Amino acid sequence: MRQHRTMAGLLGALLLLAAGLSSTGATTAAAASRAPRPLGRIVPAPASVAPGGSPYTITSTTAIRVDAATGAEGRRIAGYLADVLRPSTGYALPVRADGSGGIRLRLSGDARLGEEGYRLESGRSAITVTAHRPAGLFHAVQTLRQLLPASVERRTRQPGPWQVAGGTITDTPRYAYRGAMLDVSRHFFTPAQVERYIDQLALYKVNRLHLHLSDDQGWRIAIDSWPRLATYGGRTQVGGGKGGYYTKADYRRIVRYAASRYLEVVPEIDTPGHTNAALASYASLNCDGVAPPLYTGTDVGFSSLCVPKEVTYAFLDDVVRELSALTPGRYIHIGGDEAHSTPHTDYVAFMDKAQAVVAKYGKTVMGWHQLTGARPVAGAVAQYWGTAGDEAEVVAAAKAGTRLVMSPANRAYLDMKYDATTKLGLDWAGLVDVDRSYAWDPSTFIKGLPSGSVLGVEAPLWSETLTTSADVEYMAFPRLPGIAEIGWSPASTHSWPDYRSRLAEQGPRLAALGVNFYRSPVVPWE
Ligand code: TNX
Repeated sequence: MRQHRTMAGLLGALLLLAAGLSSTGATTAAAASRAPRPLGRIVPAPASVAPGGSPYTITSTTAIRVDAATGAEGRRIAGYLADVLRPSTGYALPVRADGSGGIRLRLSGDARLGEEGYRLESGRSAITVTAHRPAGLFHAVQTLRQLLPASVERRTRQPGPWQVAGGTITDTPRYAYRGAMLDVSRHFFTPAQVERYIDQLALYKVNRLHLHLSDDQGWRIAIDSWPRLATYGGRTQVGGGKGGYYTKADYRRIVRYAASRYLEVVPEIDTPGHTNAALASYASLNCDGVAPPLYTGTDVGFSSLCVPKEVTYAFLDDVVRELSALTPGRYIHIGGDEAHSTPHTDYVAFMDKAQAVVAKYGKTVMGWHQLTGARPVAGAVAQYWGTAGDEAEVVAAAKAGTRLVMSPANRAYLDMKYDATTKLGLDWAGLVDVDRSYAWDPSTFIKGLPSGSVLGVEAPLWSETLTTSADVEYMAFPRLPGIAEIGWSPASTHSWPDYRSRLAEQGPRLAALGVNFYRSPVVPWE
């Protein structure tokens, strides 16, 4: 694989050299921009690339072909691909069940491609995409997009040609869990804003969307048995704006949209701390029976559910029951971070009960890694957000079977400022420019982890300072693609010099998509 890559690089350099010798600078640049992008110059880096043979050219007569055996899901993915390609190419790109040539999507019995892997073969007469499951076809479509010129992402007709270099990509993910989190509590984001983010995540093969649905500043999901959580607890946000919440229909719409892009929603109700919005909504949840006012600041660690009170668990049962019924995904995230106002013995007792409630409704427990200081149940997943990588409790829990999702705050937190001049964001975990954000390995960041304990990675985006989609995008891009690559690509492909030049090529694509990204000086943008 490495060899193929190097050969491709060498070939490309030779071609450029030849072009440079035979023409003026201007025509060289034009020719270079029309030449197909070398196979493999995508993010995340594919597992295996074998360039060779003629390129495929999408033309006005190209069809997208899905055979009957590939089924309705394959046809839907073909429709999604056509929706991407039609406006910019101006071609009809009909989706057909039969015929030969064109762009073919097919499912095969080859289980080696796994739940999400695919093979993409490109040659003179066809592009053939093969996967074992529909998710693999969908990820292959993202690869295909990135192999085409960035202008393919525009929504108006653009000049071609639309070529894909010849050869074969065979690609499967390193980790099953590749997530992004959006904090919709500190500032509320509408379903349309969440969907916009989902589309951006899908381009980089992210497959989990963690929604931080409750915190001190706002409760964002309608719960029928405790209606004031949303109607009162969702009424404000950081800075005192009007906040908001998702109706059950809104939430279902987000879940459906995410599923259509092969992302599983992981809902989080943060407990026992980070609960002021709930405590403000129901006086009975407070140990002293007095509801505090709504909170619009940014302090943490001052609120706690009342651990000794029975009503706390009736509340938890109702919330988890309703949320589980709305959520087809396997996880319920119960938070557990920064419970500074909950005595440790209470914290442990509370987490025992909360985990049992999640199990009762058939879901898998996720919690921030402070859960490892309590008694994680069998099968629980702890989300690591530390910075040192020396937390003994986390290692001990991993040795006992707790699996980890890695979100080290000084690498993967998308809300950290890039540098001292970044206007948005926080800096408690340091300044994290694009190179630093890419400089880590999930399997070794924490010293002494048993192999196989890391389930994957997640890039959380906390929203204390973010109010618009432009803000979200500015912090997520371009760091999110790097975390996505760390989650997808084999460790052997990890290379900052190679990554930064592939990332630079994403600049025109992000621009064509209208994504507001930070033009970090550490990336040689095109
Ligand atoms: C820590 S990370 C928090 C959040 C803040 C975030 C800001 C974690 C589990 N808790 O409450 O929003 O830092 O970066």
